[in-house]
Amino acid sequence: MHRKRTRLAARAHRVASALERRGVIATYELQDRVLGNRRARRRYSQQPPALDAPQREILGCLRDEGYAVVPFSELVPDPQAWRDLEAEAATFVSDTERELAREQEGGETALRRRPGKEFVVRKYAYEVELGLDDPWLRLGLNPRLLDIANTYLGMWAKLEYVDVWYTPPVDRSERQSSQRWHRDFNDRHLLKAFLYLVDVDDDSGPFEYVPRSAPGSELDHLWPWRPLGDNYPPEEELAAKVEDRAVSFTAPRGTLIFCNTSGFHRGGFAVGKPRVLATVTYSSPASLASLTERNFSVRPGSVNGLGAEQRYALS
Ligand SMILES: O=C(O)CCC(=O)C(=O)O
Repeated sequence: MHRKRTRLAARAHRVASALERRGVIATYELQDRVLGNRRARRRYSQQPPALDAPQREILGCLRDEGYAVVPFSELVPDPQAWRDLEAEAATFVSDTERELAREQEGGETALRRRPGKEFVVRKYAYEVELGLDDPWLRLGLNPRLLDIANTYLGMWAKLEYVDVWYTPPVDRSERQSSQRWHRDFNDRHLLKAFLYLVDVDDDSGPFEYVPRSAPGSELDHLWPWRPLGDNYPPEEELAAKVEDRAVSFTAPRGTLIFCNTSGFHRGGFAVGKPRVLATVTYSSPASLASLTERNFSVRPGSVNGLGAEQRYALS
Protein backbone atom coordinates (compact mmCIF):
# COMPACT_ATOMS: atom_id res chain seq x y z
CA MET A 1 0.00 0.00 0.00
CA HIS A 2 2.73 2.39 1.03
CA ARG A 3 4.77 1.48 -2.08
CA LYS A 4 1.76 2.05 -4.25
CA ARG A 5 1.19 5.51 -2.75
CA THR A 6 4.86 6.34 -3.26
CA ARG A 7 4.69 5.27 -6.90
CA LEU A 8 1.54 7.30 -7.40
CA ALA A 9 3.16 10.34 -5.79
CA ALA A 10 6.22 9.98 -8.04
CA ARG A 11 4.00 9.71 -11.09
CA ALA A 12 1.94 12.76 -10.03
CA HIS A 13 5.19 14.67 -9.56
CA ARG A 14 6.40 13.68 -13.05
CA VAL A 15 3.10 14.70 -14.62
CA ALA A 16 3.10 18.01 -12.71
CA SER A 17 6.70 18.75 -13.79
CA ALA A 18 5.91 17.97 -17.42
CA LEU A 19 2.86 20.25 -17.28
CA GLU A 20 4.88 23.01 -15.62
CA ARG A 21 7.53 22.66 -18.31
CA ARG A 22 4.96 22.94 -21.04
CA GLY A 23 3.50 25.98 -19.30
CA VAL A 24 6.87 27.71 -19.15
CA ILE A 25 7.55 27.01 -22.83
CA ALA A 26 4.08 28.20 -23.85
CA THR A 27 4.48 31.37 -21.77
CA TYR A 28 7.86 32.10 -23.34
CA GLU A 29 6.57 31.65 -26.91
CA LEU A 30 3.44 33.69 -26.25
CA GLN A 31 5.45 36.49 -24.65
CA ASP A 32 7.94 36.40 -27.53
CA ARG A 33 5.42 36.44 -30.37
CA VAL A 34 2.41 38.27 -29.02
CA LEU A 35 2.84 39.97 -25.68
CA GLY A 36 5.92 41.47 -23.99
CA ASN A 37 8.42 41.28 -26.83
CA ARG A 38 5.99 42.69 -29.35
CA ARG A 39 5.47 45.73 -27.13
CA ALA A 40 9.22 46.05 -26.58
CA ARG A 41 9.81 45.90 -30.36
CA ARG A 42 7.24 48.62 -30.86
CA ARG A 43 8.90 50.83 -28.23
CA TYR A 44 12.22 50.36 -30.00
CA SER A 45 10.91 51.05 -33.49
CA GLN A 46 9.16 54.23 -32.32
CA GLN A 47 12.44 55.63 -30.94
CA PRO A 48 15.48 53.82 -32.39
CA PRO A 49 18.71 55.24 -30.96
CA ALA A 50 21.20 56.98 -33.24
CA LEU A 51 24.43 54.98 -32.99
CA ASP A 52 27.83 56.53 -33.63
CA ALA A 53 30.64 54.90 -35.63
CA PRO A 54 32.16 52.73 -32.82
CA GLN A 55 28.70 51.51 -31.81
CA ARG A 56 27.80 50.71 -35.43
CA GLU A 57 31.02 48.75 -35.82
CA ILE A 58 30.20 46.68 -32.72
CA LEU A 59 26.70 46.09 -33.99
CA GLY A 60 28.01 44.93 -37.38
CA CYS A 61 30.32 42.36 -35.72
CA LEU A 62 27.51 41.18 -33.45
CA ARG A 63 25.17 40.68 -36.39
CA ASP A 64 27.79 38.89 -38.48
CA GLU A 65 29.58 36.80 -35.87
CA GLY A 66 27.55 36.96 -32.65
CA TYR A 67 30.31 38.76 -30.73
CA ALA A 68 32.30 41.99 -30.73
CA VAL A 69 35.36 43.12 -28.79
CA VAL A 70 36.33 46.70 -27.96
CA PRO A 71 38.48 48.48 -25.39
CA PHE A 72 36.05 49.87 -22.82
CA SER A 73 37.68 53.30 -23.07
CA GLU A 74 36.94 53.41 -26.81
CA LEU A 75 33.26 52.79 -26.33
CA VAL A 76 32.98 54.90 -23.17
CA PRO A 77 35.57 57.64 -23.64
CA ASP A 78 35.12 59.03 -20.13
CA PRO A 79 38.32 58.32 -18.14
CA GLN A 80 36.45 58.77 -14.85
CA ALA A 81 34.03 55.95 -15.74
CA TRP A 82 36.92 53.47 -16.07
CA ARG A 83 38.71 54.82 -12.97
CA ASP A 84 35.53 54.30 -10.89
CA LEU A 85 35.18 50.73 -12.12
CA GLU A 86 38.86 49.99 -11.51
CA ALA A 87 38.67 51.28 -7.93
CA GLU A 88 35.55 49.17 -7.22
CA ALA A 89 37.18 46.15 -8.82
CA ALA A 90 40.28 46.53 -6.63
CA THR A 91 38.12 46.55 -3.49
CA PHE A 92 36.20 43.47 -4.66
CA VAL A 93 39.45 41.64 -5.40
CA SER A 94 41.06 42.41 -2.06
CA ASP A 95 37.87 41.55 -0.09
CA THR A 96 37.49 38.29 -2.03
CA GLU A 97 41.13 37.26 -1.61
CA ARG A 98 40.98 37.94 2.13
CA GLU A 99 37.81 35.83 2.45
CA LEU A 100 39.23 33.04 0.29
CA ALA A 101 42.28 32.91 2.56
CA ARG A 102 40.00 32.73 5.60
CA GLU A 103 38.02 29.95 3.94
CA GLN A 104 41.22 27.99 3.28
CA GLU A 105 41.95 28.16 6.99
CA GLY A 106 38.50 26.70 7.68
CA GLY A 107 36.91 29.95 8.85
CA GLU A 108 33.41 31.28 8.20
CA THR A 109 33.20 33.59 5.21
CA ALA A 110 30.71 35.81 3.45
CA LEU A 111 31.69 34.57 -0.03
CA ARG A 112 28.81 34.38 -2.47
CA ARG A 113 28.53 31.48 -4.90
CA ARG A 114 25.77 29.85 -6.88
CA PRO A 115 25.00 26.15 -6.49
CA GLY A 116 26.30 24.20 -9.49
CA LYS A 117 28.88 26.84 -10.32
CA GLU A 118 30.81 27.03 -7.08
CA PHE A 119 34.09 27.77 -8.86
CA VAL A 120 33.04 31.42 -9.30
CA VAL A 121 32.91 33.86 -6.37
CA ARG A 122 30.37 36.58 -7.07
CA LYS A 123 29.97 40.07 -5.75
CA TYR A 124 26.19 39.82 -5.82
CA ALA A 125 24.89 36.38 -6.88
CA TYR A 126 21.19 36.71 -6.02
CA GLU A 127 18.73 39.00 -4.30
CA VAL A 128 20.70 42.17 -3.89
CA GLU A 129 19.23 45.66 -3.83
CA LEU A 130 21.10 48.12 -6.03
CA GLY A 131 20.81 51.85 -6.53
CA LEU A 132 22.39 54.12 -9.09
CA ASP A 133 25.35 54.63 -6.80
CA ASP A 134 26.37 51.11 -7.83
CA PRO A 135 28.91 51.38 -10.66
CA TRP A 136 28.11 47.92 -12.05
CA LEU A 137 24.41 48.75 -12.34
CA ARG A 138 25.40 52.03 -13.99
CA LEU A 139 27.57 50.04 -16.41
CA GLY A 140 24.55 48.00 -17.51
CA LEU A 141 22.44 51.14 -17.89
CA ASN A 142 25.11 53.14 -19.67
CA PRO A 143 23.44 54.32 -22.92
CA ARG A 144 26.66 53.50 -24.82
CA LEU A 145 26.01 49.81 -24.02
CA LEU A 146 22.23 49.85 -23.71
CA ASP A 147 21.72 51.43 -27.14
CA ILE A 148 23.80 48.62 -28.67
CA ALA A 149 21.79 45.99 -26.79
CA ASN A 150 18.45 47.50 -27.83
CA THR A 151 19.50 47.81 -31.47
CA TYR A 152 20.97 44.31 -31.61
CA LEU A 153 17.86 42.78 -30.06
CA GLY A 154 15.54 45.03 -32.08
CA MET A 155 13.54 45.85 -28.96
CA TRP A 156 13.90 47.63 -25.66
CA ALA A 157 15.86 45.16 -23.58
CA LYS A 158 15.59 44.22 -19.94
CA LEU A 159 18.66 44.31 -17.76
CA GLU A 160 18.46 40.89 -16.16
CA TYR A 161 21.76 40.33 -14.39
CA VAL A 162 24.55 42.49 -12.99
CA ASP A 163 27.56 41.03 -11.24
CA VAL A 164 31.32 40.86 -10.78
CA TRP A 165 33.06 37.47 -10.83
CA TYR A 166 36.29 36.30 -9.28
CA THR A 167 37.34 32.89 -10.56
CA PRO A 168 40.24 31.47 -8.52
CA PRO A 169 42.59 29.10 -10.33
CA VAL A 170 41.95 25.39 -9.82
CA ASP A 171 44.10 22.34 -10.41
CA ARG A 172 43.91 21.15 -13.97
CA SER A 173 40.83 19.03 -13.43
CA GLU A 174 37.75 18.39 -15.48
CA ARG A 175 35.78 21.31 -16.82
CA GLN A 176 32.49 21.84 -15.01
CA SER A 177 29.17 23.47 -16.00
CA SER A 178 29.80 26.73 -17.91
CA GLN A 179 33.46 25.82 -18.39
CA ARG A 180 32.04 23.37 -20.98
CA TRP A 181 30.49 24.34 -24.33
CA HIS A 182 26.87 25.33 -23.93
CA ARG A 183 24.12 27.66 -25.05
CA ASP A 184 22.62 29.88 -22.33
CA PHE A 185 19.10 28.90 -21.36
CA ASN A 186 17.99 32.51 -20.74
CA ASP A 187 16.55 33.59 -24.06
CA ARG A 188 16.91 33.39 -27.82
CA HIS A 189 17.22 37.21 -27.76
CA LEU A 190 20.26 37.57 -25.60
CA LEU A 191 23.26 39.83 -25.25
CA LYS A 192 25.88 39.66 -22.53
CA ALA A 193 28.73 42.05 -21.92
CA PHE A 194 31.90 40.90 -20.15
CA LEU A 195 34.37 43.53 -18.97
CA TYR A 196 37.76 42.08 -18.10
CA LEU A 197 39.10 43.61 -14.88
CA VAL A 198 42.46 41.81 -15.06
CA ASP A 199 44.63 40.77 -17.99
CA VAL A 200 43.28 37.44 -19.22
CA ASP A 201 45.58 34.88 -20.80
CA ASP A 202 45.29 31.14 -21.46
CA ASP A 203 45.92 30.38 -17.77
CA SER A 204 43.16 32.61 -16.46
CA GLY A 205 40.27 30.86 -18.21
CA PRO A 206 39.43 33.14 -21.13
CA PHE A 207 35.91 33.39 -22.44
CA GLU A 208 35.53 31.35 -25.66
CA TYR A 209 32.87 31.49 -28.34
CA VAL A 210 31.83 29.72 -31.53
CA PRO A 211 31.09 32.52 -34.03
CA ARG A 212 27.84 32.27 -35.98
CA SER A 213 26.31 29.77 -33.57
CA ALA A 214 23.60 32.09 -32.20
CA PRO A 215 19.96 31.48 -33.18
CA GLY A 216 19.37 32.63 -36.76
CA SER A 217 23.06 32.19 -37.71
CA GLU A 218 24.87 29.61 -39.82
CA LEU A 219 25.40 27.09 -36.98
CA ASP A 220 22.08 27.46 -35.21
CA HIS A 221 21.05 23.96 -36.38
CA LEU A 222 23.66 22.37 -34.07
CA TRP A 223 21.76 21.35 -30.94
CA PRO A 224 19.51 24.37 -31.59
CA TRP A 225 18.38 26.75 -28.87
CA ARG A 226 14.93 25.95 -27.47
CA PRO A 227 13.19 27.25 -24.34
CA LEU A 228 14.13 24.75 -21.61
CA GLY A 229 16.07 22.84 -24.27
CA ASP A 230 19.11 20.65 -23.79
CA ASN A 231 21.78 23.34 -23.87
CA TYR A 232 24.85 21.24 -23.00
CA PRO A 233 25.56 18.90 -25.92
CA PRO A 234 28.16 16.13 -25.53
CA GLU A 235 31.41 18.12 -25.26
CA GLU A 236 33.47 15.94 -27.61
CA GLU A 237 30.77 15.77 -30.29
CA LEU A 238 30.39 19.54 -30.33
CA ALA A 239 34.14 20.11 -30.19
CA ALA A 240 34.64 17.80 -33.18
CA LYS A 241 32.19 19.88 -35.21
CA VAL A 242 33.14 23.42 -34.27
CA GLU A 243 36.22 23.73 -32.09
CA ASP A 244 38.45 24.77 -35.00
CA ARG A 245 36.16 27.77 -35.45
CA ALA A 246 36.12 28.83 -31.79
CA VAL A 247 37.58 32.16 -30.71
CA SER A 248 39.41 32.50 -27.39
CA PHE A 249 39.34 35.97 -25.88
CA THR A 250 42.73 36.45 -24.28
CA ALA A 251 42.93 40.19 -23.80
CA PRO A 252 44.13 42.95 -21.47
CA ARG A 253 42.09 44.36 -18.63
CA GLY A 254 39.67 46.99 -19.80
CA THR A 255 38.53 44.81 -22.72
CA LEU A 256 34.78 44.69 -23.26
CA ILE A 257 33.29 41.65 -25.00
CA PHE A 258 29.72 41.67 -26.26
CA CYS A 259 28.33 38.27 -27.05
CA ASN A 260 25.10 36.55 -27.87
CA THR A 261 25.52 33.66 -25.49
CA SER A 262 22.58 31.71 -26.82
CA GLY A 263 25.37 30.69 -29.20
CA PHE A 264 27.99 28.18 -28.00
CA HIS A 265 30.47 29.49 -25.47
CA ARG A 266 32.44 28.47 -22.42
CA GLY A 267 35.04 29.95 -20.08
CA GLY A 268 36.32 30.48 -16.58
CA PHE A 269 38.58 27.41 -16.59
CA ALA A 270 41.28 29.30 -14.70
CA VAL A 271 44.27 27.04 -14.08
CA GLY A 272 47.11 29.40 -13.28
CA LYS A 273 45.75 32.81 -12.31
CA PRO A 274 42.48 34.25 -11.12
CA ARG A 275 40.14 35.82 -13.62
CA VAL A 276 38.09 38.86 -12.63
CA LEU A 277 35.37 40.34 -14.78
CA ALA A 278 32.15 42.29 -14.59
CA THR A 279 29.18 41.01 -16.50
CA VAL A 280 25.74 42.28 -17.42
CA THR A 281 22.97 40.47 -19.25
CA TYR A 282 20.36 41.99 -21.55
CA SER A 283 17.40 39.85 -22.46
CA SER A 284 13.86 40.20 -23.67
CA PRO A 285 10.69 40.67 -21.61
CA ALA A 286 9.73 37.09 -22.59
CA SER A 287 12.77 35.75 -20.78
CA LEU A 288 11.96 37.53 -17.53
CA ALA A 289 8.33 36.42 -17.80
CA SER A 290 9.18 32.74 -18.06
CA LEU A 291 12.77 31.51 -18.01
CA THR A 292 14.79 33.82 -15.78
CA GLU A 293 14.71 35.92 -12.67
CA ARG A 294 16.58 39.17 -12.26
CA ASN A 295 19.39 38.85 -9.70
CA PHE A 296 18.83 42.32 -8.25
CA SER A 297 16.04 44.65 -7.26
CA VAL A 298 16.20 48.40 -7.67
CA ARG A 299 16.31 50.59 -4.60
CA PRO A 300 13.07 52.60 -4.47
CA GLY A 301 13.46 56.10 -5.89
CA SER A 302 16.54 55.13 -7.94
CA VAL A 303 14.94 55.43 -11.36
CA ASN A 304 14.22 59.16 -11.05
CA GLY A 305 16.16 61.02 -13.69
CA LEU A 306 16.74 57.99 -15.91
CA GLY A 307 15.80 57.94 -19.60
CA ALA A 308 12.81 55.93 -20.81
CA GLU A 309 14.97 53.06 -22.15
CA GLN A 310 16.86 52.84 -18.87
CA ARG A 311 13.68 52.77 -16.81
CA TYR A 312 12.30 50.10 -19.13
CA ALA A 313 15.49 48.05 -18.73
CA LEU A 314 14.90 48.02 -14.97
CA SER A 315 11.15 47.45 -15.07
O1 LIG B 1 32.91 32.36 -17.48
C1 LIG B 1 32.87 32.36 -18.70
O2 LIG B 1 33.77 32.76 -19.42
C2 LIG B 1 31.63 31.79 -19.37
C3 LIG B 1 30.43 32.47 -18.84
C4 LIG B 1 29.16 31.84 -19.26
O3 LIG B 1 29.09 30.72 -19.64
C5 LIG B 1 27.98 32.66 -19.21
O4 LIG B 1 28.00 33.79 -18.72
O5 LIG B 1 26.94 32.18 -19.70
